[in-house]
Amino acid sequence: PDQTPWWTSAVVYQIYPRSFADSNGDGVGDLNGITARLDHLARLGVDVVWLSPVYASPQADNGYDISDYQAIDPVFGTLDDFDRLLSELHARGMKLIMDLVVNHTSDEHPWFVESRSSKDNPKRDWYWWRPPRDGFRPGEPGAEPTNWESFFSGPTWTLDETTGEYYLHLFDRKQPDLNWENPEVRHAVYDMMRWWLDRGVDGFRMDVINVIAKDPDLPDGALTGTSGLGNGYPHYGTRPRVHDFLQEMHREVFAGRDGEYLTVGEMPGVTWEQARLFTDPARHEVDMVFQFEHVSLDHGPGGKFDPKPLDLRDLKASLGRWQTALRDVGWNSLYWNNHDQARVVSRFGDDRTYWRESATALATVLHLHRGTPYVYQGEELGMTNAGFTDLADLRDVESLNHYRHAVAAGTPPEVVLDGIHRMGRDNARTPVQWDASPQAGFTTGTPWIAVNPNHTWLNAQAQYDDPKSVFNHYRRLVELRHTLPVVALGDFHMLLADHPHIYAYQRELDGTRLLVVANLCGSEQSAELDWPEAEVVLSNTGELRWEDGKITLGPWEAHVLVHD
Ligand code: ISL
Repeated sequence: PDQTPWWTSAVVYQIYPRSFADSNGDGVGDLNGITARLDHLARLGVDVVWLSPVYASPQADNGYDISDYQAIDPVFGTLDDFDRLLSELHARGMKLIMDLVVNHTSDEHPWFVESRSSKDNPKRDWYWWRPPRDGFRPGEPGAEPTNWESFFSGPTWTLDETTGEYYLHLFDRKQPDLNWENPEVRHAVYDMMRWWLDRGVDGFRMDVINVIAKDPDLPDGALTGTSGLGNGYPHYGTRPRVHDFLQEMHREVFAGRDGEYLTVGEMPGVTWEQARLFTDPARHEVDMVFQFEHVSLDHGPGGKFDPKPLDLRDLKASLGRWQTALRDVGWNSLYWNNHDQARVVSRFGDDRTYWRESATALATVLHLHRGTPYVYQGEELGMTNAGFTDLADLRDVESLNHYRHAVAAGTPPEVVLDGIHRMGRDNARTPVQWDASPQAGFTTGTPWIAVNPNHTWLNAQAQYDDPKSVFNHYRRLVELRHTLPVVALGDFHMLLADHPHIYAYQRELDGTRLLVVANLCGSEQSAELDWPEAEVVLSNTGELRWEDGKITLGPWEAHVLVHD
């Protein structure tokens, strides 16, 4: 029997519903908007849709703060709309995976409302409550139970006046962390997951799932940076107990169920050693993880909002290391973009002079690694960063909190805004550019976040019939994964590891060899490269120039060759 999992030859497409397509003119994307655009996905050829959260939510973090896991937020539609989307996807042979956000809930979730109501409420222990630090009065600076800094700036603790105790939130204060040590919490989550699987969904993308297991002693962290706060990560990031929780989840939710599921755990800070454990099929935890090493290489000394230029050799070393680490055991996910990352064509590419060339070169390089590629909405069109320079244009809680804290700490506002302009999450959240009409065909109303003005020329309509478009290049990459077993399963071997601008590698399976070679800069480059005569199966520009073992590539030129 064939033991190869179906997702080795699959491509996943991420939808961020707020920004995909608005069917009712309220300026916010919705489920019916997605259903009306399924031809776009079918044309691209993707196999799976990952839907960012559509559950009931106060929307403090655009749905990553959930107040009812078994209801659809009215801004996105109804459960009937959801069921219709699911059946329309299934009818086209596509699967749907849900976002599972269970490190925290909204502070408006009934569980938390109960938990905060008194110290002896039965749900008190469902969250992390602690008295002020010894010797401090509630609310006094430094009274927080630990010195940890939140992912979204400031302390990870907020005082609740009702009981005079603090609750833990690794993210915003409206996202209190669940206590996974409590078995009632875990079983409530498993029940909810089964409910969605019974409804027909095909798996889950698990939000920050490697931070659910906290050290119950809650020790202080080492002081970092200039905030005066500490790094709590060692006390909650990828602790041994998270493996127990994921194995239990697998037993309780997936074991014995017939069906082809996909699970992917989002894991900030995960190392390849840990990823090998999480994705070892014999351990029954998750199918693959999202790691963050390659999207941290351009972070400067001040963190993500203080970016530095990417050295391509670091990128090759990093992705190559993950290819090697998960070669015999486990599996990689492959991504440049999601709703938390700046747009790749603006970040690692060139969104001015070589927009099309750099978008297609970067896509080529990523997709033909061994692993499951994820395309984030608009990436297949080469969508660029938002270009926001005004505080008033920003919507993201991470950016807004960062602005408040950094300015209060004395950083000049224009410096803070420049960091957000380049790296902020809103860059990825502007509406999908369907056509050249006002608001890019996204809405007939006023969009919740500004449409990028470049939609007049950068849009789906302009690309469908252009064989050289970014969209058609992505379509060809998806097709290569579906049709060439060497793309799905071949061994990976990095070439020219020390070349500062050329990214090259070979894949090999049963005597078939595939070569990817791409110049990831704006000037002509060449290198000695020895390879047999082969068929070019995909190029983004130009004719292959290869003589006497020397290959020459123009700006952002990329080729894929196959030798049988
Ligand atoms: O984008 C980040 C900060 O630069 C990351 O730290 C991000 O917050 C982290 O990857 C976790 O992301 C996930 O959980 C968050 C949510 O805001 C993100 O949108 C989600 O992808 C809290 O639920």
